[in-house]
Amino acid sequence: MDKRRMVAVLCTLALAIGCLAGTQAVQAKTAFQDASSGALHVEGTILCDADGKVVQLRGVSTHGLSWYPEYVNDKCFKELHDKWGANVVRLAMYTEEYNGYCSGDAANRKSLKKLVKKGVQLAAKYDMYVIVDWHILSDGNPKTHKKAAKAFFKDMSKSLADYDNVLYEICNEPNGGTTWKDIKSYANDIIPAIRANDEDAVIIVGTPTWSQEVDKAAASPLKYENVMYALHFYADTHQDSLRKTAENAIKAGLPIFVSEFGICDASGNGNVNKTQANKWIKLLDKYHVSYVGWNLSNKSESSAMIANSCNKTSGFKRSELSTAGKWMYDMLRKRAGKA
Ligand code: IDC
Repeated sequence: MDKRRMVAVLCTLALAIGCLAGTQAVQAKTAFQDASSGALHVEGTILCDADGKVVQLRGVSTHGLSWYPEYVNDKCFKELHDKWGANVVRLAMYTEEYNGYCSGDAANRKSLKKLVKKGVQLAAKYDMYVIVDWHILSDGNPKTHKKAAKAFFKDMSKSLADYDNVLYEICNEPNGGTTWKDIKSYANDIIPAIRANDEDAVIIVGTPTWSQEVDKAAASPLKYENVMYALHFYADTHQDSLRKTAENAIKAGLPIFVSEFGICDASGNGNVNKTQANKWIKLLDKYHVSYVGWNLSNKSESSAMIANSCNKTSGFKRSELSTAGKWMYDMLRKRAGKA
């Protein structure tokens, strides 16, 4: 190669590297929009801030608040934001399972509400969005506890009205033959109760069959603004066909929100499938869909992010995370421009 050609090649190379670095910086900046961006709203299929800038939420869900309340603490939330690069935390409050909001007594309800408020305050303190999740599961149909749900969301939206980092998830995973019609009628009752106190909070609505049938919602969406529809997946169980359903719903204009996913099988345990997990993340990033990983605990199950042998509730070293936890940590940090 003559000298002139060599110089030209080197210049092109330098330019390409410069551009690449520049693009990465811009991507990192737009990718990590934390709650300092203020209140969110839905535009088409996408979440935006007040300036119309795309905000993609990525973060983690607690395990059931009645089982693992200890992770809702100041140091842990700071670490999730500063070190993990999470811009959202989901507070999973079971309704029917062990000490659930509806299965437990009045003292339990009081302490759960207190814990949810603490979670919202800590999330706000560390610039994270936060999802208040009415975690129905074995109760199957959200109508089972509709009265309690309405009272809960009325009360919560009133006391949290000044926080613009809150999103409400009104029914985790309808199942057991619950139809989209059932869910719509429930949502049409609960949404106005929230809107009465907080007229524009983003509300996430579960979909039939453990929040998988977003196609049903796409065919007949709710009539409210700032509503998104839950799609949940567990990567070792749900693969191409559910990804297709998700993509079709997005193409049909449905704003979907992956408010819970795991990279193991649907039981929350079993094999960790990184190949399928990466396929999911690639698809969700392509459409700026937000996603929240299950779960922040050290339970002996593969979806738990903290190693079973680690009893800390903050200050986790990477080596103290489970296989799924390490994957989640690396994935979040990379997307937040921290790794
Ligand atoms: C699982 C927990 C497990 C707990 C069980 C209670 O991981 O420790 O004993 O709930 O029934 C969901 C649910 C979520 C499940 C999770 C894994 O939203 O509550 O958590 N999962 O089974 N949907 C699909 C999978």
